[in-house]
Amino acid sequence: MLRFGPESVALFTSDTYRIAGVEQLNIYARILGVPVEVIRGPQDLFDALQRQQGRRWIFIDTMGLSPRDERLDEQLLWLDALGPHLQRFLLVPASLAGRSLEQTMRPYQKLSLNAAILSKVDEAPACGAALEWLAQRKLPLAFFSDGQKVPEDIHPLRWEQLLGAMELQPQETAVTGNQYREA
Ligand SMILES: Nc1nc2c(ncn2[C@@H]2O[C@H](COP(=O)(O)OP(=O)(O)OP(=O)(O)O)[C@@H](O)[C@H]2O)c(=O)[nH]1
Ligand SMILES: [Mg+2]
Repeated sequence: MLRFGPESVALFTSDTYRIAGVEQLNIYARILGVPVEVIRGPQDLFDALQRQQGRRWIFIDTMGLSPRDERLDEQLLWLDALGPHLQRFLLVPASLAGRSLEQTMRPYQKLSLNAAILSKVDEAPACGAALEWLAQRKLPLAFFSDGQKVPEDIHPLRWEQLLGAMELQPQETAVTGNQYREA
């Protein structure tokens, strides 16, 4: 945004389910001076892409759905249909581990994913299971968040900062540099 200006950005959301979700996004969009498009199905997506085709950066927020929700497959299908030009980021809450992690994330592995975002590191400083899951799938970490403030608590991945949020010193661990990023 700072580099390319608000006219280069548009926000899309398919999250029409959460009460006041779209209103909340509209408030952020108004502050930033960028348009919001609400996507209720493939035709909306097609129309919105036509309207915003001059924008260099289009961010699409999808609805968080339970693996048992039948709308999930539909959402994954249209995300997949957008092809290789779409970069897909998987949001992984840092506290997930074991079977919950496997079950929640399983449907998203069908997608061709570019990277992950680790959230709620402040609530779960021991996020080894989530990091191991990402490393096994060779999914790089692009960002992490450690609080509710937007945008102050969202950080591009820097290992020193992530380890700091986990209250670890870099020298206490074997992880230095960007080895997960490269994994
Ligand atoms: N403490 C803390 N809270 C967070 C963090 N990230 C998000 N939250 C809070 O968690 C709640 C849900 O966050 P959202 O960003 O709406 O989560 P979401 O992934 O979009 O959820 P779905 O759309 O339902 O999948 C909000 O109250 C956020 O403020 C974080 O890193 N730390
Ligand atoms: Mg959401």
